[in-house]
Amino acid sequence: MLMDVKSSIHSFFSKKDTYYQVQKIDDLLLELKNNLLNSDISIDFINNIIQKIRIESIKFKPEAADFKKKIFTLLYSEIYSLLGNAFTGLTLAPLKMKVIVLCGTQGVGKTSFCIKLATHLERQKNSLRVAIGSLDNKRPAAQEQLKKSTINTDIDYITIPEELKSSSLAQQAFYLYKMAYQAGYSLIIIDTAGISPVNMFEIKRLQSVVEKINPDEVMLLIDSTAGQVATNIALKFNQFINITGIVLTKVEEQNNIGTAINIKMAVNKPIKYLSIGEKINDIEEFNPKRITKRMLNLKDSSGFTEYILNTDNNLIKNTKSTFDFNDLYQKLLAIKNNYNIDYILSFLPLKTNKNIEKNKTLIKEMAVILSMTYKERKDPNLIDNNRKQRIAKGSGCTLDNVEAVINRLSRTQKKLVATF
Ligand SMILES: Nc1nc2c(ncn2[C@@H]2O[C@H](COP(=O)(O)OP(=O)(O)OP(=O)(O)O)[C@@H](O)[C@H]2O)c(=O)[nH]1
Ligand SMILES: [Mg+2]
Repeated sequence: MLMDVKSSIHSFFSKKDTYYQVQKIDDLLLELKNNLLNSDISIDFINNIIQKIRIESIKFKPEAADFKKKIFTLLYSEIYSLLGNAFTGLTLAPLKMKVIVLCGTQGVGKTSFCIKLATHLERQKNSLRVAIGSLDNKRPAAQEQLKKSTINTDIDYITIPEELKSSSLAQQAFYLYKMAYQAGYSLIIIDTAGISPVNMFEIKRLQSVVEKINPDEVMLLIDSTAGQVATNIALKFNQFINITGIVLTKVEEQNNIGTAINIKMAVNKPIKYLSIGEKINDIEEFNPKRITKRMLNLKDSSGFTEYILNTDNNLIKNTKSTFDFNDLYQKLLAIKNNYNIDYILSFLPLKTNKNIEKNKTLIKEMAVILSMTYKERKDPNLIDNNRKQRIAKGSGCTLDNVEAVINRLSRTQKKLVATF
């Protein structure tokens, strides 16, 4: 069975240093290659990367104590430079109304992403007035789905009148454009129906939409769980449509970032966003450094902070001097209720990707905090050994667990106070 790239790399680097010191470079590289071949990344990438590491590794000896670290660093820089050096933002022309078209195959997450992107961009820039519209006439409920998603948001939905629905898709796109322009919006994001890239009728219709309204961005959404099929889809779309960027969806499901490498290798278009769950806040700007770190199982606390900050400015505020376990408890609760826990936990550098276990740890930590009194949460120094034992009992944990949680939370507390 294929592993995700993170696991296959981890299984290579988890060996003791002495192991590397007694192996020959070629044997080690062969093993690294075999490990990577077990993952979902393309063979071209693997051959390329092994070749580069081989050339570089001649400069240093396997018996050197930091040999493992050096290979690791080479792998890091190769993946990082392939994925691009920074977040490639949207290319939106100034001074005019901007247009983004979302496209992709059926069920990849276009409609969900439409509202996610609209709210994300509006949150980032208060002055941006964003509207969304749908060209999906394939499924009767498709337009209603998008319209409904705007409830409880500041985003407006532009409806195409019934009498226009028999006109060409390009005409309908132009109607959305015109209405958004006349109403003074600064950006319209247009959702389209899921299409097959081998259906030339559907491709031509999409081409006609792009020609008619000349969008600033045409983003192709790709389901990151689709394996090699995802690469073929990207190649086909790219052949016929002038794609300006890629959005990888359902990333949290397998956290399978190998797809990012494959797509980048295949079409060389910037990956701009990740969709990481079904909730409206589950969108993340594609940051190559962060993704590479996650792929190599390195700590990514900045990603965690950014995810939370980006998605809810109200969640963390007034924390500078007063932050205590009560705030942390509230935040953990809010995170648990509003965010994708598995995804958040994937930021942590854990040996395996057993999210259930990680989830249990979080719940245990919450139980410990819950068993404390309000005063104790404010000042953990009040908790003596007796109390620790009672908290352990009350939360169903051992004394060691309680101490570990208190210590860990104290460190988190210090870090968060420093961050905000
Ligand atoms: N887990 C997960 N589910 C997602 C994500 N994005 C979308 N979904 C789910 O995938 C399903 C399809 O999402 P839609 O947004 O309707 O997909 P679509 O591409 O518009 O589908 P069509 O219009 O039928 O082509 C829904 O159940 C979504 O909740 C994601 O990032 N992660
Ligand atoms: Mg849809």
